[in-house]
Amino acid sequence: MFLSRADKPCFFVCLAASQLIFILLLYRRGASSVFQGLFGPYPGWDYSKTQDVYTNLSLFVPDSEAVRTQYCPVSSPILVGPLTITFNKPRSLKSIQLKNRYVTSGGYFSPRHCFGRYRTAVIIPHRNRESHLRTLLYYLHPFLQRQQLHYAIFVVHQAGNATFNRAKLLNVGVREALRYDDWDCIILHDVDLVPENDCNLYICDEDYPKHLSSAMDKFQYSLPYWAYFGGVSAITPDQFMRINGFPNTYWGWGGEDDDIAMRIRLSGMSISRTPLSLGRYKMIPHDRDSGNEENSHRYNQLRKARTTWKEDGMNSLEFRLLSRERTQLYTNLSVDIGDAPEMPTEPNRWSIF
Ligand code: BGN
Repeated sequence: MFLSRADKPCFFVCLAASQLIFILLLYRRGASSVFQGLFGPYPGWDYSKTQDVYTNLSLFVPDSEAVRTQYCPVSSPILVGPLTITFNKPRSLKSIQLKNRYVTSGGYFSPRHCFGRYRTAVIIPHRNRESHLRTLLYYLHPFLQRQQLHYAIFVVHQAGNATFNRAKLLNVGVREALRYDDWDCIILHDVDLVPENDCNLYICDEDYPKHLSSAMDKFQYSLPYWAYFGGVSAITPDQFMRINGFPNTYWGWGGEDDDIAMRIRLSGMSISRTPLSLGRYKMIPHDRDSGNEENSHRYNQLRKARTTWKEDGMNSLEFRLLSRERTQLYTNLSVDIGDAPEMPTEPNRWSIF
């Protein structure tokens, strides 16, 4: 029976093709994420037992007598793993400040007992989501302190009523953040996503841009599709420049994250990903924003991304910085990024899915 099947050349071609696909899967996603993708998250974390994100932080209050002589350990001793995240309590900026007394003006923090080993800038594109921002800040500050990072939070606020442009705001955030410090890692953070495990470190992968929000509750804690790069990700300034930053031309909802994923591949890199069991995020429930309607041009834009990525990005970024304000919990950059140009409607001739 085997011989008779093996006689058919098609059998060998199919066998070889399926083996090749499997090897490619392992190579591109890492063995663990493939198995997780196929069989669901492997056990390791118990999310039914969570801890308050402020647990034990008071043990790390600065001691005015202490002199820092050493780098912080590679692995922070105060990580707790799964965190308790709830969205029913509105938080005021004042109450968040009181809980984060060692965060300094502009949303900066540096560990006091040791030199922070990693310098991380978190960039949050934003408009009309004040209560989401407060909720995120409530969880993010202690989360980053637990990781003993030297960090700062930058909120990039799109002024005016033009259609929202997430990727362009991120470009502005990176350019401005790099004026302040020599960051090792830049975290691109949606305002409505809260990390559920403090072992999901906000540091970069040396080789490739890293997707941190691999398991969001809105997608049943798995990736919605293979190349997904939305939500929260980590990129070094060097990797960011290699892909010419992000596209400035995606106005409205959708597609810009797929364009970024394509840029990463086109520039010869891959996406590295936090394992699903660790990259868990809760999304703050909300309705679709007005001013962020679906971008109907995104299919056509993606189809051309292969040729546009070298001209549309950091090398073509134009904006007007209206104000730069150091509040107690973050640096607020208010920017005029212009308006969506009139674009001819072309038929959608191509889809990446
Ligand atoms: C995808 C969107 C992403 C979005 C995810 C998750 C597009 C482009 C289609 C060719 N991509 O469908 O931008 O992050 O859904 O919501 O629409």
